[in-house]
Amino acid sequence: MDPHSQVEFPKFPGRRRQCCQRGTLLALLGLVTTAMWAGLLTLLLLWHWETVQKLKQLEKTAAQNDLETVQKLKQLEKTAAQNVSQVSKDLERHKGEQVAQESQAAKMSQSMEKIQDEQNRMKSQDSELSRNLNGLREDLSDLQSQGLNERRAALHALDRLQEEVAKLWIELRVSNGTTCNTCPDDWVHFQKKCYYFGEGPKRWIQARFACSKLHGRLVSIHSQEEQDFLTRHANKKGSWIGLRDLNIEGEFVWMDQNPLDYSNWQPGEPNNGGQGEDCVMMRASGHWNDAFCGSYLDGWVCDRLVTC
Ligand code: MMA
Ligand code: CA
Repeated sequence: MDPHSQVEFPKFPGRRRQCCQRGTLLALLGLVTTAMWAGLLTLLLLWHWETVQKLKQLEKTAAQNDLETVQKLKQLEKTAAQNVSQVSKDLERHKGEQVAQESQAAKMSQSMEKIQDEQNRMKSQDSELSRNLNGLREDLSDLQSQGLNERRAALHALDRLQEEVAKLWIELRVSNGTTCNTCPDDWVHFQKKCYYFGEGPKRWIQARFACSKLHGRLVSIHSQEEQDFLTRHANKKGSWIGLRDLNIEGEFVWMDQNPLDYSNWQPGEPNNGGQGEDCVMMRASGHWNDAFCGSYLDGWVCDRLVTC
């Protein structure tokens, strides 16, 4: 058998048969094409519809969003307006407060100025017053020292007068033939004076006071005879006598105001030793020594004129 005969296609039967087969194919092709177009169209329509739906949905959402946004914006606007009005109210209030504070501050600064003026006035018054006071103090101390000096001078004058009167009395009695040589009890008579030899510890000023209570004075010594008499009676522990340099250092003054016409200083005295020595004492030897006025001495000697 011929191998080619098995694969050989059957031959078209004729021209008519060829024509029908081609028509069927074309019809099929058309059908398929139509189906494809139809499917394609359907797909396109579906895609379009879906897109339209999506767009509608998007539009709706957007509209909703817009609405919400508008509402929110309105709300925000409202809140902002409220805030603005609140802020403007606060601002107004603050302005009012600021104005009140400013007026308060102005008042306070006026008050401060007044107080400062008052203070300055008081300061000037104060300094004037203190000047016046100082002037018055000076006047007072002048008056006091003047008064003291006058009083001291008057007392001295009185002492001298009394002394003079006593002497005159004695002279008068002597010229009349009356004896004037009497002394009170416990007093020792020597020449024209009586002497009291006091005992018991005293400072110089206490001794002076004790003599004045006895109507005498701390003794004044004016001659060697008088000194010898006193040395004989002198206290062995030392005695205060009526001599001192209180006002001017080295210028010694007797209690009877008479001049320093006689002296019996211990060699080396007066030396104004220690803390200062302005009061004079008589040692057992009868020699004089300037001593501290506050020292206590056991002896003190008073004198007074004899009585008639
Ligand atoms: C004492 C006192 C003085 C005096 C001296 C002398 C120590 O001081 O009595 O007044 O001058 O003695 O030595
Ligand atoms: Ca002395």
